This record gives sequence, C-alpha cells and structure tokens, in this order.
Amino acid sequence: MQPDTVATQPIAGQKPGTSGLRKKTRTFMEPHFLENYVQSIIDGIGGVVGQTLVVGGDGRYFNDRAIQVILRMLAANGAAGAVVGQGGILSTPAASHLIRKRGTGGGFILSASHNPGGIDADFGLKFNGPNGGPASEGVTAKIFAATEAITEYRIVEAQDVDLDTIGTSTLGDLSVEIVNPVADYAELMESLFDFGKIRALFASGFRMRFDAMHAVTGPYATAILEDTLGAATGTVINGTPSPDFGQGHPDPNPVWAKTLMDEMYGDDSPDFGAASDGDGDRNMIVGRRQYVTPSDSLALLAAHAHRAPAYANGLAGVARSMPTSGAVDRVAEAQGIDCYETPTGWKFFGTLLDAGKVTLCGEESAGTGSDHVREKDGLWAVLLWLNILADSGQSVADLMAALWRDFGRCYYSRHDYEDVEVDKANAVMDGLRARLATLPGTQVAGLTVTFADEFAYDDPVDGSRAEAQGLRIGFEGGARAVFRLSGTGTVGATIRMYLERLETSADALDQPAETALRPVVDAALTLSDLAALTGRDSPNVIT
Ligand code: VG1
Ligand code: CO
Repeated sequence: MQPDTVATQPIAGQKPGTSGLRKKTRTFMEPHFLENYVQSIIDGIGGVVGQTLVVGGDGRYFNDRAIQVILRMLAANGAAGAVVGQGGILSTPAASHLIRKRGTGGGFILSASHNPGGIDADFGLKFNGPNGGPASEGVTAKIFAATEAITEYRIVEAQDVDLDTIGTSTLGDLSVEIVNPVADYAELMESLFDFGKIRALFASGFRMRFDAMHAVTGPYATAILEDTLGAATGTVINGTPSPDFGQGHPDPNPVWAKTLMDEMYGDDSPDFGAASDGDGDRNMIVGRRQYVTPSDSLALLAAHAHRAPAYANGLAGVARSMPTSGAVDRVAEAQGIDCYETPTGWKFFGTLLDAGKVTLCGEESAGTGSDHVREKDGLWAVLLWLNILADSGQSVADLMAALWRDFGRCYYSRHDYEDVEVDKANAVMDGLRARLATLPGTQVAGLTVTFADEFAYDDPVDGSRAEAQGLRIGFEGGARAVFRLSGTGTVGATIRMYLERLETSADALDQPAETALRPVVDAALTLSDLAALTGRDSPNVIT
C-alpha cells in the first residue's frame, strides 16, 4: 500500500483553543480541513514513525468518519500501531488512561466536549501527549505553526477499518487494535476506591440518579454503577451515546441538566445526583435539595479524599484554575499542603501532576481530577463522592454544612454572555484592562477594590510563562470578580464573568447565592461597563 502525498495549503483558523481545535462540524468536513490539522499535529510533535497512538472520541456526529481518516494518515506517516475504542468510543479520561497504561506516544481525542453535537453543531480534535495529558502550550504552538506552513499531507487509500469488532487488524503496515472502551478504565476505578463500601451503601437502599446526557459516559456509568456496584437499574439515565446527544447540550450544570435538578429538588428525591459532559471529563454533583458548586466540590473532595484507599495517605498538594473559588485553598492551608493557582485549561496541571507536587486538581467549570490520569475525570469524581458518602455515613447537605462551618463558605457563580460580537467583547476586556491600575482603593457598589491585575502564570516545574489569562479584581473582605474570554466556543465570543465572596459568619452560611453575591455582581458590571458595551442586560447562562 503506497501512501499518497496530497498537495494542500494552509487553512486559516486552525489555532487550538483552551482544549484542542473546535469548529462547526461542517467546517471540519470541508475538503482538507481535518487532514491538514491531523498532519500538522503529526508534524508538530515531530512525527509518529514507529509509534503507537490511542484514537477515540465521544461518539458525536463525524466521530467515525474522522477516525477512519486519522487511521489512514497514521498508516501513511509510518506509525506502528493504533489502539482504538470499540465503535470509535473513548471518554477523555479513559483515553488518557489508555495512553499511559500502554506506554504510547499519545492519542487523538475527537470531541468538542460540552459543545452540542450534530452536523449543524460542533466538532473537535485534540492531541494528548505520552503522559496522557493535553499537549502543552509549547507543543500546541508547534502544531499551530505547522498548520500555517503545511504544503502536503500523507494518507493511504484503503477500505474502512471495522471499528466495531474487538481484535487486531492491519491497515498497510499499521496494526489497529480495537479494544473495549470501558474495561481498563473500570479496572482503574476499582483500584482507587473502596468498591465494597460503595456496594454496601447501594445495598442499604441509597438511591442515586446519574444523567449521562446522551453522551459518552453512559456505557461507563452503567457498567460501573449498575453492573458492578449494584445501583438500581435505571440509576443511569440518558445512557446511550447519540451523535447529537439527544439534541441536547451535554454540559453538566444546573441550566443544561435541569431535569436532574428538578428531580433532586422534588419530592422523594434520590440521595445523590450527578451528571457528566459530552466526553466524560466533567461532573456535576447535587445532593437532595443541595447543589454543590464545582469549586466547593473540589474543596470537599480535598478535605475527605483520605476516606478512599488511593488517597489514604493524604494529598501531596492541590491545584485549581485561577477563576475557581478559593474554597480549596482554605482546606489546603489547614492540611499544611501547597495549593497552586493555574490558568484555565487542564494542560496547565500536567507538569504539577507529573512532578508529584499535587494529587487533586479542579476547575470551576465542573472539572475535577487526580494523578490517576492527566485529564479531568467526571465518573472518578462521582465515585470519590460515593466513597466519601459511604465512609462518612453523612448526606451531601450535612457534609457541605460542615465544610462551610469549618472553612467559611465561598459563594460562587459564573455568568456567561454568549455569542457576543468579537469586537464588543474585546472592547469590554481592553477597557477594563486599561483601567486596572487605577482601581485599587476605589469604591464601587459599596465595595472597596484591594487589587486589580491581569493573571499570568509561571510554571514552577518547566519555567514556561503564560500571559493574559484573565482580569482579576479583588475586594475588601475576600470577594473577587474575574473576566475572561472563552477559548472553546465556535461562534462569536463568550465573556465569562466569575464572581465569588467568602462568608465566615456562622449565621450567614445559608443564603441564596444570588443574594450573597449581589454586591459583587453590581461592582463587576459597573467596573466593566459590560451592559453598555455589549448591549446585553443579562447573561445567557448562570452556573
Ligand atoms: C472551558 C472551561 C475550562 C475547561 C475547558 C475545557 O474553557 O472554562 O475550565 O478546561 O472548557 O473543558 P473556556 O475557554 O471556554 O472557558 V471540556 O470539558 O469542554 O474539554
Ligand atoms: Co469535557
């Protein structure tokens, strides 16, 4: 089988964002678009000759077609092997685990994560390195440079590989192994947690609802929660992955997982509720009439991780993305361990995890994970919660109340203004950036600004520097507002406004978040002039 070399030219707009390249599905399906980007990844990482790579995705529309193209290109570029999830399915954390377990050169993960799927929705592709984590900023820059210089790509002409049958076949000189997407991951989970205790919890009548949102986590959750741990049949809902996620928005937050929220706040609700996103790396946690913000979930997991066998000896340290609330910082301080503040996106946690500086990491966007893989991991977080609930015998609401009593409560909310015209979004950011230096000491909406800066991060392990990672404004008493532009959208710009306020008085720990955060919201809107500059009087999504 002779590889074809196909002449091409650079296609504008192939710059990866927070997590790989995301575009409209139809854009990915345009001539040469996918091929150019795959060849640029291969060139950007220095080639794949003799290597084995993991390939899989979240099952969205175009997943299977794109996998066939990637396999033919791996064959043409001299790769030795590909490990592919059956049916083209691999959740992001399962892919990360396979990359590590098999000692491969990395992997191609096909997903636009929480973005909707379908021919008129979104598609995405990202490359994870040999440590199982998202390509670093440095590698990403090389991939992008390759997209701007590309003149040809290599591909073999061949029949489709059968992705549905477990076993090994060949495509030219490439050996293609189709594996069960769940088995290795399930085994890893069993090695981390006390499955016996969780099984006993379910056997005692504990009820749970897990909303897989028609996305990739369905098969994983059904196998682990229902088949292995004995949760009642029907615990997992929307558990069959569909190419358009049942026409839904697979983003696990109170807005998009409203059915689950309604059930958890209704009469006779289950004890525990959870949801995950398109590619299975995010999690939402909700107890009976008790929503847990992702920032609080990270803090709770840090405080109680020792209840699970894998973390029984304590944590090396923790890390959170900058916009995530400071709740976990307070837990880390009490435990005498380091807490790192990184830019948004999982790629920044990799060096800290590899160096053994941190054990747990998290983001306010419902991502939590540990050193067991190099991605955030939705089902892992749910299992750690279950292990904690089983071991403590307490409810979600009791655990949260105790956490807040011990450490204070970080009221937290994120307001998203989606599909804003790019120049208007830039006007908000540029205007605020220009005023930052003048803000400390000023009073706004009854709050006094204590600091205002643009976040930059110096990686303590590899010394790399990431600039322009969001605008931060701190207020007296520990409140904070953060502004940044999303790097995962496919149309227009999304302004994210993150709001937080620490409350330590015992009689003020039970307010609605909107009430507690009202002054911070008012101050943030005044300081940014967001409404006037964008013409928007309210956010599209509040989480
Ligand atoms: C968003 C989240 C960020 C997360 C990223 C990828 O990025 O804010 O915390 O790491 O999505 O998550 P942005 O740039 O849109 O704010 V996933 O689950 O969509 O891969
Ligand atoms: Co995701």
